[in-house]
Formats: sequence, C-alpha cells, structure tokens
Amino acid sequence: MSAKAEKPVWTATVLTLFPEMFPGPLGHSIAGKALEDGVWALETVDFRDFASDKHRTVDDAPFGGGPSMVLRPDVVDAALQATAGTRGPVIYLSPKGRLLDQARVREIAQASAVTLLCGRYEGVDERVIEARGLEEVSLGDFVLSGGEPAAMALIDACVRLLPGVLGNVESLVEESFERGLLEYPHYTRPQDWRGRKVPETLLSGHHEKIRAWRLAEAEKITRERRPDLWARYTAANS
Ligand code: 9D3
Repeated sequence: MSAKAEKPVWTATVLTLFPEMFPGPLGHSIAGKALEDGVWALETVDFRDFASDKHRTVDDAPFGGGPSMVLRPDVVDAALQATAGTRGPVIYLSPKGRLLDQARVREIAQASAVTLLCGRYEGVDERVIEARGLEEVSLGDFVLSGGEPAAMALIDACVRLLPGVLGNVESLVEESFERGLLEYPHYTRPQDWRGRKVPETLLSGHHEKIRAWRLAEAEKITRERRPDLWARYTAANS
C-alpha cells in the first residue's frame, strides 16, 4: 500500500529565549486538543543555539546607553535563517507594533504557517527588523515582560479558526463579533440567583423579540465601552 500524501498542517514556529514556555497554555483546552489531533504543529527555535561564542551570548548593552539589553542582530538573523522554507508571515511581537485585530488573525490562520519572533529585555536590534522586513505586532497598550505570552495569544486566536477545530455552534457565534459589536450578556440557570432575575424576554420563547433584545444590548454596551467600535458601526450601518 502506498503512503498517502497528507496536506501539511498549519505550523507555528516560535523563536524565543524560553522554548520551555511552550506549548504551555496552548497544550490545553481547544488548542491543545487540536495540537494532539494534528490539526496544527508547533516548533520552537532557541536563540541561544545560534550564538557564536562559547558563553552563548545573545544580547548586549544598547549603544547610546540605557538600562537593560538588546538582542544581537546576527544571532536573531541566524535563528531566522534556520526557519527558512515555508514559514508564512514573519512577525515580531513588539510593544511598538501595529495592533493585532481579528482581520489580521484571519489572514494568518489562512496562511500555511506563521513564524513568531519573541523579544526579551528591550527587544531586538532595529537593523534585523529592517533587513528582514519583519512585521511588528502588538497586543495593546500595556507592558508585558516579553513576547512569549503575546505569541501564545496570537497562536490561540488563529488555531480556533482552523478548519475542524470549532464546532458549528461556536463558528456561528463568531458572526456577532464580526458585525463589529461587543457581545450581549448571557444567562443560564437558576432563573433567580440571589434575587437577580434573568431578563424576561429571554424566557419568552419569542425568537424575534430575543434577537432584537440581544442586538439592543450589544449596541448599548458597545456605545458605552467602545466609542471606537461604535463610530465604525454607526458609519457602516447608516
Ligand atoms: C521601557 C520601554 N518599554 C517599551 C514600552 C520597553 C519594553 C517593554 C516591554 C520592551 C519590551 C517589552 C516586552 N513586551 C513585548 O515583548 C510585547 C508586548 C507588550 O509588552 N505589550 C503588548 N503587546 C506586546 S507584543 C510583545
């Protein structure tokens, strides 16, 4: 019997000083099940393996002074070269990157692979970012201690979109966020919890009223909490 050629799975390659952090949370729940099922694959590359001196030095003090350290461009580039082949978009997780959003997540999930570079200390030497045309991506305006938790969040967001990872139920729920609104509130049993009742409409069985109630709640919470999303939504629906 001849071996059947299988389509290669979506592969995330993570370049990091801390390969032992992976798969970490990605080994659990939905992403972990999909990893075990062979829906996606995870590879790590340790910057330290690409240092050229006997002390395996990967970083050095910043020119111009300042606290902390910078990852050397020669070491980062050697690690990147080791991933050559079908590596997909090459993304540097960085606090000065463009904000990650669901549209970019969808594109990355549709590629065959992604390569993620995680910085530590002050980050990587700017010249390797320029020379390799790295895309810089941030998760938001808060400070992490390194790129690894950001890489994990990006991978998790992509993996749940891969074919066969989520059931139909959850992929339909996706559509509510795709409208550009925050989600309406959810309730389950008991109907009365410490005197707090479930909104009457949800118990009515009247599907059109329920749909209208949920839309109104989604609009209200979006207007209150996310003026940025609200402006886009009202512009798109006028
Ligand atoms: C003192 C200047 N800091 C910039 C705000 C330096 C600095 C802080 C944190 C340099 C690197 C880091 C580590 N952060 C990440 O690698 C990171 C990150 C983040 O901190 N916030 C949001 N998204 C991301 S993606 C990678």
